[in-house]
Amino acid sequence: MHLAYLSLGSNVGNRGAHLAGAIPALAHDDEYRLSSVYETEPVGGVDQEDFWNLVVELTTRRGARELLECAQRAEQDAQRTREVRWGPRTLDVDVLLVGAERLDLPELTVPHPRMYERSFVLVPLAELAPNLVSDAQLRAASGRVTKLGTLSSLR
Ligand code: GSY
Repeated sequence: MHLAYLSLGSNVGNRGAHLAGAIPALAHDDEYRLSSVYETEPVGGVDQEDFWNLVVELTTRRGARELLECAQRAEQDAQRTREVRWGPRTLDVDVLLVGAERLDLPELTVPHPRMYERSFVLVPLAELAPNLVSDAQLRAASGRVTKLGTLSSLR
């Protein structure tokens, strides 16, 4: 068993419902913990609504490729629309870290190559795993993030 971390984001429609709807399929039979939900400033050049973001920690035997397949299935189930790169989406699931696994494929790089630039990833990750994120990394990451509460309290 190892710990894996996935980042979830939504900025179209009922953001809480999209996040909550993805958790059972992502967790499968694994134990999991959720960070708080954060309202976050969109990263990317397109004018769009704020995101709701959270991070899920899985205690799992699954590897990065298997988690990517689950993530892609969860995105399809949320009837994701993404006409614009960096644009609005019902659900985005990024594989951040999978134990000590390192992977560099065209479709998947683990650890996620941009995770340390993004407050919307690092702040919820630090809440679940403070040992994985330093204060300096938190200060260096950018983007407004506002804690909203637990996912269950928001639904
Ligand atoms: O990379 C994930 C999708 N995404 C997000 C996001 O989840 N949150 C914020 N705040 N900005 C984003 N830009 C993109 S693309």
